[in-house]
Amino acid sequence: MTTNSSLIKTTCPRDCYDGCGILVDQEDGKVIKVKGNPEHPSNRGALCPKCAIGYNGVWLDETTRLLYPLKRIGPKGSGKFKRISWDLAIKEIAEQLTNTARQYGPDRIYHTHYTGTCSVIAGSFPSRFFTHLGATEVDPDTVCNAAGHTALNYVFGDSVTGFDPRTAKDSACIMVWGANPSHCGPHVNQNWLYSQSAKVIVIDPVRTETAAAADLHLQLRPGTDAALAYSIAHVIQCEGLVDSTYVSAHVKGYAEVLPLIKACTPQWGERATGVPAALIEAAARSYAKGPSLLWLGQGLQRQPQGGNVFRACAMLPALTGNIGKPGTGFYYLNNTLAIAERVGTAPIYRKPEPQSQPNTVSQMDMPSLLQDSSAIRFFLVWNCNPLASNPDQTSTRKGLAREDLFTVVIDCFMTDTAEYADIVLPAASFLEFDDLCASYFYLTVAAQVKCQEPLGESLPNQEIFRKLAKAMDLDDPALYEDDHAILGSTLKAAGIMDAWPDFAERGWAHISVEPLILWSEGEFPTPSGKIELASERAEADGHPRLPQPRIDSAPAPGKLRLLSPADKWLMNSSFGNDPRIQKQLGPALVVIHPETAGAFNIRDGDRVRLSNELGELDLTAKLSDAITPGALLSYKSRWLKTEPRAANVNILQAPTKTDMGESSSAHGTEVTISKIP
Ligand SMILES: Nc1nc2c(c(=O)[nH]1)N[C@H]1C(S)=C(S)[C@@H](COP(=O)(O)OP(=O)(O)OC[C@H]3O[C@@H](n4cnc5c(=O)[nH]c(N)nc54)[C@H](O)[C@@H]3O)O[C@H]1N2
Ligand SMILES: Nc1nc2c(c(=O)[nH]1)N[C@H]1C(S)=C(S)[C@@H](COP(=O)(O)OP(=O)(O)OC[C@H]3O[C@@H](n4cnc5c(=O)[nH]c(N)nc54)[C@H](O)[C@@H]3O)O[C@H]1N2
Ligand code: SF4
Ligand SMILES: [Mo]
Repeated sequence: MTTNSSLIKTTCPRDCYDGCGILVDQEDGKVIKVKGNPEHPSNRGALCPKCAIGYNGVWLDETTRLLYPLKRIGPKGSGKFKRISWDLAIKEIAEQLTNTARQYGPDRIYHTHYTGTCSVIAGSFPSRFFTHLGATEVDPDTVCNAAGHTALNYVFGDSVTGFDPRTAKDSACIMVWGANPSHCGPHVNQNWLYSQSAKVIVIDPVRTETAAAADLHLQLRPGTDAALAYSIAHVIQCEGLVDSTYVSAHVKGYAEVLPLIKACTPQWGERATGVPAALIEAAARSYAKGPSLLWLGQGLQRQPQGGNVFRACAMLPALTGNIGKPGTGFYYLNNTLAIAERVGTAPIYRKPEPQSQPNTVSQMDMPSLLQDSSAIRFFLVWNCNPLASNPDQTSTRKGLAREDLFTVVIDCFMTDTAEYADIVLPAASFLEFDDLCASYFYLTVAAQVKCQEPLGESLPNQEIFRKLAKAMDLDDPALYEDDHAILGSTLKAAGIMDAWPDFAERGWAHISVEPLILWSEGEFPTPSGKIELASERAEADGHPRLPQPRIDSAPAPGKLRLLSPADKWLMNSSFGNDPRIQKQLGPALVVIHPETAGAFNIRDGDRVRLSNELGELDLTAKLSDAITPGALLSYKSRWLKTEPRAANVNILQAPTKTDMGESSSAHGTEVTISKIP
């Protein structure tokens, strides 16, 4: 017998800084092996350990993947379903949508989504459908990074035009503030951050692998970043390191902020943050001397005053002129397609205008809204797993269990959330349809190429919404736009002139040949055209005019601050259902500083209980000085089904909104800890 084998080039579309290039061995139309592409500049042949396991494990496993539409036949959450046809599933969902809109109004239809896949079409096409209906969108970024976006928009008028990572060849210093690429972008960590000659400064309450390898690690107490930024600014000002030419031409509000800066000595900073004054001084000097890059992590703004923290940190490139020149700039999240349009490498391309702006609510309001029959009648979940990932798990579960809520979940797997659905629809995986990936770190666009037919009867997200639009007889042509038409126009928008098949063959492309030096013109899309340290827009929105050098109040006596950042072995909750990943994860841990543990009489390996007003969680204690004293660390996003008491760390997370952007303050969670006898 002869086999027909080939090697296909594609791209990982997970919510990850890396944007890895993948090679797929295919035989007789079936994926045999998923591996890293040695030619890809991001991962240079390697796949991260989680994807090496997951993509060759559950993602290909027909006994684990969802293969057919399912209809609930047991109580919500019982996981009892029967197989139904696509026709029946689509008909029932269309009827429910029509009836909900008629009886309660279209805004009682809610949909929630995020970055389950970040590919362009599968990540955005369904929103056209909901906007057309006038449904309510649960604002996706409010579970992740909205505070940072809001803050940077006040300061720079833009939050998604960072630096081009290629400019790092000209940097003398890279400051990584509240990001952990050793977990969240392992190849960026190895092949970008630590393959430059630049000095690396990491600011994190945890000695992550990224921090451990740094030239300087400022291990501050969580929630004290604004004070640290001000103390660094103080040293810069005191030692004559302010770039006054840059400031007078491009910065608004320096004179106003100066008295605050003058008050924040490094000695004051040491008391406020726990970072030795000498380290604050050393970091300030290296950063100011430059050329320097500043990477503001998403973890950094996931705290109660995350917006203020971001505004304070954003003073540093402004004061030192570390922006707009080779080797300089700030970075949060790059919107590569928007940058292509902005710098004019792309022809002007207009996306179909939505007929109206969607109504939105914050993810932080969902635990209570979900329980309110008058607010939500129909709930469609796609590209996310809110029961595992969102705050206040107990309320979220209660809301999903409501008998008068019609819930549809579209996923590749039977997640904890999907078990509460009335109808579950099977999504095709990234290996099963063509799409494009725009990296949010490197300024690249890459091809996601179909490597096999979708497993079972699964379908790409976009195809499911074309079916629904048709069943409801909706007349907007944008709801039916063909994938290859979208691929063509998106490539053009990125300034890439290849037609799809040629681009799929090529694999990826930068949006410019040479590294872009962003903001070199010194014009910012703020009202003044300058970087606004003092912001009237912030003031009009009820915030202070200036960033404030304040810190969070210490937890109440007996309470500790719990950080719950990203796990090395998971991608949010994705991969948590793979048995080989579960083996790597082991039992859920909480990391505690030996001094703190001593005060609670806790020893390494003890079973401990974390509790607060929302719930309790039993974990195994791991003693380590990798976490700052007085704080706790437990990684996010385990599947609930795999845990002894069907809960993960989000049972303890309050849906408290950040100061800006109504976003998640996951790392501001407070708990008590006790040994389980
Ligand atoms: N405690 C705590 N909680 C947190 C955070 C934290 O720091 N601490 N971080 C928050 C952050 S930053 C985020 S972004 C959220 C993320 O939380 P979620 O958005 O819920 O991310 P996942 O849990 O990975 O869920 C993505 C789902 O999409 C599915 N999927 C993959 N591909 C496709 C596809 O093509 N189509 C469809 N329909 N589905 C697909 C996957 O199988 C998976 O079930 O979690 C937040 N939760
Ligand atoms: N392996 C893996 N990779 C992922 C993900 C995953 O779940 N697993 N998730 C993806 C997603 S959705 C996102 S948003 C990104 C997130 O990527 P990152 O931006 O790296 O975010 P986090 O992992 O939440 O947190 C980063 C760091 O912030 C620190 N931190 C917490 N509180 C504070 C504080 O008060 N001050 C300072 N300075 N630091 C603090 C934490 O200790 C942590 O080391 O990663 C993506 N990549
Ligand atoms: S999750 Fe990130 S590191 Fe892993 S393969 Fe995908 S892009 Fe690469
Ligand atoms: Mo995220």
